[in-house]
Amino acid sequence: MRDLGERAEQKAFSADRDTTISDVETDRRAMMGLAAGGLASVLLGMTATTAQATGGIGFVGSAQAQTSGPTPAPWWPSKFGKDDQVGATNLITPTKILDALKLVKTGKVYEMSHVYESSMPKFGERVFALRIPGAPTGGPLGANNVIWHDEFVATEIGQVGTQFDGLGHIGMAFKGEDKTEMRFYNGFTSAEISNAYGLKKLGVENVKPIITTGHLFDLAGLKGRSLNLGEEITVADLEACLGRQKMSADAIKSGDCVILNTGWASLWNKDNAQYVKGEPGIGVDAAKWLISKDIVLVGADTWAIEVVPNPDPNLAFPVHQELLAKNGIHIHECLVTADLAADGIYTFCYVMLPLKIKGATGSPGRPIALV
Ligand code: UVW
Repeated sequence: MRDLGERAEQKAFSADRDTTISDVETDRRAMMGLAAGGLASVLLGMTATTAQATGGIGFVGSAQAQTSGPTPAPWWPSKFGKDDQVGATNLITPTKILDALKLVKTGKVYEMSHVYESSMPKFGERVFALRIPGAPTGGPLGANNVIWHDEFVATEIGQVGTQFDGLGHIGMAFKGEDKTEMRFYNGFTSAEISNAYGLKKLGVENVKPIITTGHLFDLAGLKGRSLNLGEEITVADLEACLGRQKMSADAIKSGDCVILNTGWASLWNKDNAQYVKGEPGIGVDAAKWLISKDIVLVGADTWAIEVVPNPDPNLAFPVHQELLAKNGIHIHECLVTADLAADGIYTFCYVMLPLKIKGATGSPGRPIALV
C-alpha cells in the first residue's frame, strides 16, 4: 500500500477538469489506495492508527471488473454539461411532472418524513438543538399587545433527520489532504467549492423541485421480515421485488425516483444506537442497476440507503459516491416508508422541495407521496 501511495503522490490528477480517462486509468489502482480513511474510521469505530495500519480505505481493494466494482475516475464531465451543478433533477421536465400528477386519483397523502426533534438518531457527532429564546421571544407590542415566538436551531441542517443529500455532500479524495485532488460531482474540486460559509458550487439551492413518479421497492415485504444490519440488497432482490409487486423493470423510467422499504425505521427513536450502528441497503451493483434506469433519486427508511458496513471492508459509503459524485443522483435518507408498504402502494407522485439554502450540502424537508 505504501508503494501504491507513493506512486499516486507522484502521478496525481492534474488540477484542471479535463483529465483524460487514459491518464487516470494508468494509475487508477495506485490512487484508489489513498482514499479517505476518515469516514471509515467513524463507520467501523476504528482509530486513525488502526485505519493507517490497515492501509486506509482503498476504493478498489483488488482489480475488480469495472462492471461490478466502483466506477473508476474520471466520472466527469457530466452528461448535463461540464459546468452543470443541477445533476439528475435536470430530468424532471414539465412532461415528467404531468405524468406524475396523473397518478393522483384519491388525494391521499403519505407523509414520508420523521418529526425533527433532538431525540432522533443521528450519524456520528451531528446535533439538532432547537431553542425558543425568551418566553415568549418578543412583545407585548402595540395597542394590540402582540407577542411572538422565534426559534433558534443549531444543527447540520441538511444532514440530520429526514435528509436530502445535495451534490456537494460527497466526493472522493485522490491524494490525501490535497484539495485540488478531492473531486465531487462533475469533477469540481474541493479547492474550487469548499468554503466555511457554504459551498461555492454544488450547493443544494441548485436542485430543481422534485415532483415526479416514485416507486417503492418493498424489500421487507419480499423477505417477510425487516432486513438486518449489514444485509446487502442485490439486483436479484430488486428484480424479485418488482415481480412480487407485479411491475416490469420498464416501469422505472428516466427521471423517476426509487424508494426502498427495509423495515429498519422500526428502530427510529426506539433503539437509536442500533439504528445508526449500521443498516441494510443496496451495494454498488444494485446502485449501478438503478443508475442504468436514469433515475433522479434513491431514498430509503435508513440513514444512508446503502449497506453499512459494506461487505467489502475496504469500502466506506461507495454507493454515496456512485450516486452523488459520479452520477448526480440524489439520496434521500431516513424516510418513512412503512405506510406505503402496508397499503401496497408501489407507484405514486413523489414531492420533495429541497430548501434553497445557499451553499448547503443537503436539505431537510417534508417529502410526500400522493396517490
Ligand atoms: C454521510 O454523511 C457519510 O452519510 P449520510 O449521507 O448518510 O448522512
